[in-house]
Amino acid sequence: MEMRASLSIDRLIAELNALAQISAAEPPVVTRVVFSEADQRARAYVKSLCQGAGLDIHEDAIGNTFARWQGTEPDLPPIGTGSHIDAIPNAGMYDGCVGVLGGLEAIRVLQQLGYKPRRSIELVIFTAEEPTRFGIGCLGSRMMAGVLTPAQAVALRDKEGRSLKDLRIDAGFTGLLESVTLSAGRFHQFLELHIEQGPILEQEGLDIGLVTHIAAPASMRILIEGEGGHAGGKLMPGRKDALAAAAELVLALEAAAKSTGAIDTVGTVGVCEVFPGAVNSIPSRVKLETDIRDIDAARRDSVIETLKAACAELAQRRGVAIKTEMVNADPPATCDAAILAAMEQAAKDAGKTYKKMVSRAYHDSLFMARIAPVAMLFIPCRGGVSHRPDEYASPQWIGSGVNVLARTLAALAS
Ligand code: HGY
Ligand code: MN
Ligand code: MN
Repeated sequence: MEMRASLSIDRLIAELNALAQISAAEPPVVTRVVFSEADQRARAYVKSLCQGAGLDIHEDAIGNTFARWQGTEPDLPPIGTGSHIDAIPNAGMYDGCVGVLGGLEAIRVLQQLGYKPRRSIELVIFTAEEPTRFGIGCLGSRMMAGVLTPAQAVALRDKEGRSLKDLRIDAGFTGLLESVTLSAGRFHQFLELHIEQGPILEQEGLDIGLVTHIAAPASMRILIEGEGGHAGGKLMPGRKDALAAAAELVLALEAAAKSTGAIDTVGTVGVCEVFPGAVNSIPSRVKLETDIRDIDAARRDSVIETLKAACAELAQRRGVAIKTEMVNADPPATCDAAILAAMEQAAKDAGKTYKKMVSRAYHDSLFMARIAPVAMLFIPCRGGVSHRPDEYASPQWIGSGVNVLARTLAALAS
């Protein structure tokens, strides 16, 4: 298949740059939180590009967007590809977007080559892959997979106390949330193109990563109640400083993640909210949000148990109250051998170098794996940097990913 001629990398890079301008922050910083004004504008832009490619567009009750290239046998379950366009605050322009706009470009390449899919090919733009607004990642794909129920979803609120229930309606997504759940078999197979968000491919000078496993993410919320008071008048012996207790927990999590001896165990505290947050007032309440992952779920869970034990010991020693709440603890995903074989053949046909690897970041494919066979294609990103404005993937890397994705889609949809 003569891919090179049809792949318009310039058009794709221009579209990625145009999408990156749609941000709640000053470009090149990308901030695009779900159901925000920037998210709405970005959705409209991507939908216009999909319409330009003649795709049929459908949005579900939570905003997951499906852009379908009808196959010659439209009743067959389609081949899905796609990712997300929402972005955490102070992010870059490639995370998720490469899989959405690269997936669209792969479809356009096949259209221009005159390829006719037997199975329809459906580009999916998932709602809220990032946990920023509601504290839980992969909101849209979780609901599609039935992992998050409508009742659980409508109970979610953002930091300002606004409910997902109201926000999705204000964003124009109506309809029954029950209709978001997809049956197994709705997709024949699903594959996602994404930047690696790690350093390996670039360090080893490789074009493509064939993802065999997606790490198991967990998030635990920790609420610490101490005693506030005057930072000057209250003497040290009687203090119950909630932030000092939290500081011990931050280090306990780091030590627990390192203690498994496995390089795949990771942990951090990404959110720390201090109340009342006045310089001369002893912190009386702290909320921590922790992110703990591993490709081995049992090993990850052992870190969670160690952290819970540290909470109990600390509460007793410091005389503070500590409550823990699991936000999510998801199993890892194993990618499908048949899709991986098709990807590997496509990489060979395209003359690309590749290796099999795990994904340490989670992705919507982690939840699509509950309802369909999935696999992921990684491309390098400079220095492995992601979730930062200096995140970067070269046109050559992106072109290689789209080339291999297009070939794989053609093989799977035939
Ligand atoms: O956090 C993650 O792994 C993903 O980038 N949301
Ligand atoms: Mn991300
Ligand atoms: Mn992502």
